[in-house]
Amino acid sequence: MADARTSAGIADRGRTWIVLYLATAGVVILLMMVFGLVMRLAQSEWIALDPAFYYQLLTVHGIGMVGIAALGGVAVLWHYLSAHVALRPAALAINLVLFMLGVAMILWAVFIGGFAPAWTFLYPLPAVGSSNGQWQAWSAVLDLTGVLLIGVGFLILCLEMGRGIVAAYGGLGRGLGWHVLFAGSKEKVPPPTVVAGTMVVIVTTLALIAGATIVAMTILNVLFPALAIDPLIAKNMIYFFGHTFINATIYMAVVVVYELLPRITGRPWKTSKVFLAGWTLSTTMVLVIYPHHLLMDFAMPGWALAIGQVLSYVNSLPVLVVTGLGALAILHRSGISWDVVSTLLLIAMFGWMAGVIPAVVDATISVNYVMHNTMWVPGHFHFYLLLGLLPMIFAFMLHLARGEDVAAHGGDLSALLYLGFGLGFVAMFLLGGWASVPRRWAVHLPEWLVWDRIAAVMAVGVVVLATVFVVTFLLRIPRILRHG
Ligand code: HEM
Ligand SMILES: [Cu+2]
Repeated sequence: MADARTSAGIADRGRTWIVLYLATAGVVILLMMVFGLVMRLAQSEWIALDPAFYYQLLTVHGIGMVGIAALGGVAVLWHYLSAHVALRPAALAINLVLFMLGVAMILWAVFIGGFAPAWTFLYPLPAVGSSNGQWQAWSAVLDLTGVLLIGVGFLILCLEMGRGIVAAYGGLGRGLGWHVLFAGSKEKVPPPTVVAGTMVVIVTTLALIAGATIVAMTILNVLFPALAIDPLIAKNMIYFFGHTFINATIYMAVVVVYELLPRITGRPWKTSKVFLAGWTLSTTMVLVIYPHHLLMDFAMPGWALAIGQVLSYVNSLPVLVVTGLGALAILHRSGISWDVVSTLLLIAMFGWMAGVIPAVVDATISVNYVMHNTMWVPGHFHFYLLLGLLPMIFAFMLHLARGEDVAAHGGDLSALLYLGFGLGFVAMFLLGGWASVPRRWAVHLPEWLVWDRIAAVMAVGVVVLATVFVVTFLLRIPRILRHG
């Protein structure tokens, strides 16, 4: 009895943190969207913006969205994972404190110190901008230290989730279900959430270790320029980190699909061998395909680029296929009545799958020679982040806002409008890329303004609907906390 009460207490405390995570994510997403809109308005020449300020916004929007994608994704994963394995909410608390501290440092560094090398802080840009007066040297150190703190926070979360999985299932291999996949065991078959959680723990931990190392090396390089780094190694480490970290956010958030669709339709999502094989394949491939970010780097060994291209084609497929087919199997003739939550989940599956197509196109070396550094690139990742990842997080928020009631509650129109404006918005990036409009340019040529302007209008619609979702959630927080 005492035990039951303690674990219920822990679950409750965990819930309060999850709500805090989602509230933070909601507010930051809206703010970063507004920054994105301002960038689009500036490129449209509808507002006048100092180009230096555009690059500051670009830097904050990039790192802010990536960080908040992780914060929102991990809230989804933790919430559902903690029903299967015992997790200590203290890790959530430590991470949120480090996150806030890191964000404050980054904002200070960028808007006061002028640091603006984009979120990828590609070596040797932080030191070069510092020495040629582009920004204050202290701002580079402050920003990167903030990034480091945020990374340490997420590392602590990953280690805690890893510990919980190992304690409950007896190892990370068993968390991925290898005993079922390879030895045909029927003991302790991990549910989909545990499988996804294990993959996230493995790949994010590796990404964060590489990321923390290169960030620390870059800080040293800014402070002591004589400590040079091999630029090719630096770029490999940065993209191994960045690629893996942002991809893992979708693998965190997709858990909401595995958990909610069965509840809504009353049909279980069983762990099949195909499901396990899909997740194991994606676990390995997501780690080795990052060279698709270095296809223009002629100094890279040819075999690494070949891996980057070929495996990029197949990387997302296993998890996409098992998730897509699993969802269709559950939905088929389920008699589901659609509402905003279920529609957002369906949009998320579509956005993720469709967004992978332009990504794969760009991972083709011959195409990359032309498309690299054009708007095609933000086109593909906004597709699966804006229309794949965010709908998962919004669906989770709205589900909690209704006290986890799975009866249909209407509101599907808002989800469809979000899809419509979102598609219009990403289409303008892709069309711009098709016409070779460069990415990361503060000022555009008159010929390019048509895409910029349509995108700006579409972005207003996206911001309005995202505000509706987030505010609905925020207003319900007192009730969510009271009813537990
Ligand atoms: C209303 C929604 C959004 C708007 C208006 C917007 C707008 C923009 C714009 C204008 C750029 C710069 C494009 C360029 O000229 O190269 C950009 C870049 C970027 N956006 Fe967004 N965005 C939105 C949502 C998102 C979301 C949801 C995410 C991720 C979860 C995201 C992540 C990024 C990243 C990582 C970059 C790249 C920054 C860089 O090049 O260093 N954005 N966005
Ligand atoms: Cu990548």
